[in-house]
Amino acid sequence: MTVFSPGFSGRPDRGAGKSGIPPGQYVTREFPVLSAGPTPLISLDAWRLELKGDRGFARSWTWDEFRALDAEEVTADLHCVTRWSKLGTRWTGLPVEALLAEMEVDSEFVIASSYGGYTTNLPLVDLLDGKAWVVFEYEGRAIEPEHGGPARLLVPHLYLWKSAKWLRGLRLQARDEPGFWEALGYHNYGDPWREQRHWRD
Ligand SMILES: Nc1nc2c(c(=O)[nH]1)N[C@H]1C(S)=C(S)[C@@H](COP(=O)(O)O)O[C@H]1N2
Ligand SMILES: [Mo]
Repeated sequence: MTVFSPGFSGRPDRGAGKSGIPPGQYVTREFPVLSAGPTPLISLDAWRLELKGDRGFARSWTWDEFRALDAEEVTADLHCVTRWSKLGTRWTGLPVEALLAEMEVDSEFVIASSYGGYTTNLPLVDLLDGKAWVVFEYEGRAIEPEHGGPARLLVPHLYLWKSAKWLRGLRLQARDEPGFWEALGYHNYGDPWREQRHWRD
């Protein structure tokens, strides 16, 4: 069992993994929009971020509560499985581990779920230690709805489909379970450096 304490995070060299261009990717300066459905419009009054943990542990934040937490700036390279990469994007958000403060954790897997119904699965360790954020600003401004605003997950060391837009909740669970694209044949883990695009890669 791990208990997350405030101050758990804070490596000085928080960055977003390897630099360079993963195999099979090309660099674009555009910021394409890739959404499996329509863009949900979420009012900040109604917005909640919900965390479901082990042993019935649950927490939720209103927008004001979430924005009152200590955010940090992140510069990250984005790699989409459709082969575009966008380098040096700047975001503001909270490290996921900050949201887990005081929570007792036995589970190894997480399902991220979005307003609109999208889901994606990740190992919990891939969300910790300066590897993942819940971001609410892109290049110094509120994230455009098409790109996942009010808030999206940012997990830049994995293909971008793991970075759930319009994030609504994170659920910890003992067993892994494929999310939306993973169930349709995308790789369960999605490491761009190993070209884990599809389930047989
Ligand atoms: N909720 C939700 N999140 C999502 C998606 C989606 O369809 N719905 N698409 C994923 C995919 S496949 C990619 S490549 C990125 C695209 O992010 P962008 O539209 O900001 O470029 O979002 C990911 N997150
Ligand atoms: Mo994608």
